[in-house]
Amino acid sequence: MRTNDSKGKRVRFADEEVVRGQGGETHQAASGKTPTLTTQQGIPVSDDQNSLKVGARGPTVLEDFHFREKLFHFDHERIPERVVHARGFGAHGYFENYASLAEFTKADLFQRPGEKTPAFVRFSTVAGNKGSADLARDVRGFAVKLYTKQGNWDLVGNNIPVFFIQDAIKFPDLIHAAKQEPDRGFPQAQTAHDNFWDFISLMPESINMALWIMSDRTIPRSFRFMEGFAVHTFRLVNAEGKSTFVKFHWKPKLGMQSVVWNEALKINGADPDFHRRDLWDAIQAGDYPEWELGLQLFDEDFADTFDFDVLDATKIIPEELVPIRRVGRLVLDRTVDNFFAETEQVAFCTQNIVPGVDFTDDPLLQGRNFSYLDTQLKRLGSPNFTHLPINAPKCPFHTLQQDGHMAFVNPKGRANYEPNSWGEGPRESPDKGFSTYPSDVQGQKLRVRSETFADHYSQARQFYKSQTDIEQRHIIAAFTFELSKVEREAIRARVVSHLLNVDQDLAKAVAKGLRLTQLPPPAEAAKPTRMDLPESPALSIIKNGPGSFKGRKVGVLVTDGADADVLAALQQQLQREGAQMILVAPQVGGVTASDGVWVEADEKLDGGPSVVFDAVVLLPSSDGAKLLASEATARDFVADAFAHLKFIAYDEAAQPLLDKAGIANDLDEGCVTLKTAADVAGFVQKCRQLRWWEREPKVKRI
Ligand code: HDD
Repeated sequence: MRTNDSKGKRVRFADEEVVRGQGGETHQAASGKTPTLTTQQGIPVSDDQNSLKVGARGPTVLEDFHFREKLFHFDHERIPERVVHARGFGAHGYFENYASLAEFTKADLFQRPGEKTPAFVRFSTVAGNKGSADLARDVRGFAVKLYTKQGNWDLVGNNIPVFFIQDAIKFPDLIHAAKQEPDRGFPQAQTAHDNFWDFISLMPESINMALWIMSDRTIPRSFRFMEGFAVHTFRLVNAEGKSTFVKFHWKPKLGMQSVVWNEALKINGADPDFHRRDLWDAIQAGDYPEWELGLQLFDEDFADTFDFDVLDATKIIPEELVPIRRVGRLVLDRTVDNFFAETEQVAFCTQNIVPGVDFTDDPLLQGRNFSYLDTQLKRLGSPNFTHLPINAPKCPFHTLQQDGHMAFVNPKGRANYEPNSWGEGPRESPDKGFSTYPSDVQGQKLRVRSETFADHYSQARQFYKSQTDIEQRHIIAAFTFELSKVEREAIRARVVSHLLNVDQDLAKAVAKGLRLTQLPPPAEAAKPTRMDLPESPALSIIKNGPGSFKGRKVGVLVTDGADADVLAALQQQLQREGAQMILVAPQVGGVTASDGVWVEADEKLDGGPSVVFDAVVLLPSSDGAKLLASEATARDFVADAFAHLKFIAYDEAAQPLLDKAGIANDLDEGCVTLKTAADVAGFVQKCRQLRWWEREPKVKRI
């Protein structure tokens, strides 16, 4: 923004008012409503463009406190990223309770129907660094902080209901193996490498989770379209002290949806921020995402008769066995004001629970209860991270803890201990205070794994068998892809040896995909796989489609001369459906539609590839179609939409583009012509199926 103009003259640069500085440079005017720039000490700054020098070309002087303070602060801007779940995105909202749950819990937030509790949620990927891409094949974190009237309750969950390991002592090994290999520092945000599969194949307890992570759950279309789980069995405790076991679920109101793998790879290039942008855009548009809180409630008797140990975090309790009771809704309705202050500094901790909720002896949960608090100190630098607005309770709180770095909520008065005879300070409350559920515990101190944790394959099989054919094919393809990146054949074979204990066909298909010359013997199993577990339809994404296109996006490729009537009908129908129309034009700006009216475009073609949409419409004029047919990005737009099984609607004028994209002879029921505006409704209705899965065998042969 340098100019050679006269000094101090007020000029307009685009829509921003600027003032020319002494050196001809420009800066924002500190006038009117604009606050004056100051140092951290509040001293007004006269020149933020030039450091203090001896003469115009001389050395910079140490005396320049503004310059030194500015650089000093900048040099310390970064804090350690989370050791896992480094890349995340958060939003504010609330939890609304449907009905009193006093029968099960005395937790204050569940007592009154309609009660709203403020919430903050941070979604994340696990393995990648902070700057990695959103569509990594990875578990997604789903961490919820509920600012209840009795203190903060954190449900630090994932979008998968089971975990890799049973005992927290293995967590550092798991994460070391999953993240970049230490000698080379790559691969980034990928589990497709030797160390990860080496570890998995040596830890049979992780096989159930391996099935889940190779399913489409780990490539969600959006945070808005995924489930969440607190994983462990917790306890609810009512006012009479009665305990009920509970598993917590978050069910997305918009239904589940994932992308296909080739699409994920391309989204990462087109928009590495795809998931965070999606959440940001939805909230900004007032289209607030919602999840229902579901509880699976069961007692000791059920726990004792259940085939698996409810303290084993590698196991689920199928919904068909213990139905989910929906007790409230979580709504995210506010983006953060500042990413660092909120999303980065938020500190979740499994040990943050409220009266009426309690832990169980799940050894993974017990270890987590130590790890989170410990890591916050390292990451946020002071035990006073709880003073940060995002972490502080929203109810009154009084501790006798004091001092430490950055203490800015400080007690007043003389007594900083209790009991005291000054009549000051907070005191414990046996009535209101958190009291631990007095469960019976006895036994020898042992480093052992309970025998009740020993069945590693039965639920993996149940998960696989509960999927549709399409989803099973995806699991096979995912294993084959990941293991094809593994260099040591022995590791590939070892994974297959476990899959043989899950399902013969699955193992054989993966072995074939890897071109293993012979099948390895099945892995030794502490317990034989149960073949009789019933399928659980709730585990499939496709079987539970939302039957709605709400919250989704259609990319409409237009050129000058695009059919104005169809455009208007699309806009109207999609709005009615609760979906969005995004106009993609060859050039930034827009196009002149067939009625001569200028329409603004949202994306330029090479910035809006079809991978970022749920369905596409091709609406060029005849001349426009010829132009697009000779444009590689336009051909990719169409070919990718087809390959990714999207619904495609097209104006007949688009024929040259369909020809050049190589799909003209393969058009199927997922492709519809838009001859008139009346055809639009049929297209939008089809889109409710989200994808035309029947096409997949034709476009994915290997
Ligand atoms: Fe963890 C972060 C979820 C097991 C140790 N974890 C972290 C986050 C989520 C989870 C969502 C990100 C929180 C945020 O957004 O700030 N973790 C899980 C789930 C687990 C699990 C669902 C199994 C059921 N985690 C687990 C174990 C340990 C940890 C067994 C250690 C013994 N997790 C951590 C951590 C992190 C963390 C190192 C990193 C940053 C943080 O805590 O605040 O302490």
